[in-house]
Amino acid sequence: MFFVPASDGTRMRRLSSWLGRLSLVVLPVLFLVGCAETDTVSRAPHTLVHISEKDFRIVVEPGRIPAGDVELVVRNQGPDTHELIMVRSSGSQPPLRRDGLTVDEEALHEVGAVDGVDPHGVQRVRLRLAPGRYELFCNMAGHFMAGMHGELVVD
Ligand SMILES: [Cu+2]
Repeated sequence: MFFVPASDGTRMRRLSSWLGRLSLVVLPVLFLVGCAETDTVSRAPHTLVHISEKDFRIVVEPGRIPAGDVELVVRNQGPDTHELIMVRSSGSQPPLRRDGLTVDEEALHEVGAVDGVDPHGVQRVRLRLAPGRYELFCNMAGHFMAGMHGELVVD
């Protein structure tokens, strides 16, 4: 992604990783802002999906929705900070990174993400979803394995 000079490799890699994380956060936010400024999109009917996160569980309601415009309302019941990553489901368990504690997001087809929701905070993301099965999970260290994953089926 970036040219990494040998003398400053660690810092650049950290920056690159940070930029990667940032893009996960910024892209949905830009999409959200784009929607807010475009009347036709913001007033279009969309399906609300409520996602409740807590240590260590994710509940998706409803779990089955029609394809089209969707608004994810991600509510963190705490007590920890949680994030939410949404990917196309492959039908099997997502691959783990070498740390054994986090899912290898780069190996998956990500469709949306919410980064670091504070305890008792709420974040919203607008997406347009095609039919299929989607997996939603928190990728903070150990949280996926502790049970923080759920499924959304789009018809
Ligand atoms: Cu979490």
